[in-house]
Amino acid sequence: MKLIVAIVQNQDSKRLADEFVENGIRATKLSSTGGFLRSGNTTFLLGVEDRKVDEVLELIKENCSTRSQTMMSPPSYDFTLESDLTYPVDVEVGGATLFVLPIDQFLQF
Ligand code: 2BA
Repeated sequence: MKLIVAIVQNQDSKRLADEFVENGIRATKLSSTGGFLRSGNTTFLLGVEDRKVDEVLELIKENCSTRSQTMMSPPSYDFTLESDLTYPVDVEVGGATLFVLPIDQFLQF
């Protein structure tokens, strides 16, 4: 059995959660925040049988899109008047960031 940790954009999370239910895939949805953009994203935890891992990864791939997101640049530490300004920068955010880990034990009491 594997633990899949999937970080996805909020815009994709509802559709993906619906797909998990329709396909009988159990998941836990957590509200999370990206360390770089400091904006909300969604993290799914999924305990998955080894034989179903590829199917789940494919489902995530199909339902998550790459998008460009605008963030304000950090202010400069050069204390001249112009360089103290922030300006919008486009950042490409991937469809999903995934970690697949082995599970030692799966227990439910
Ligand atoms: P954020 O940390 O908010 O990052 C959003 C996007 O900003 C990233 O998209 C990447 O394109 C860019 N980015 C992140 N750190 C950067 C840096 N130091 N310099 C320049 N650009 C940077 P993704 O790579 O698709 O990541 C989407 C979200 O997945 C991340 O949101 C974070 O929540 C998570 N993530 C990505 N890699 C991770 C990792 N190695 N460990 C834990 N979480 C990760």
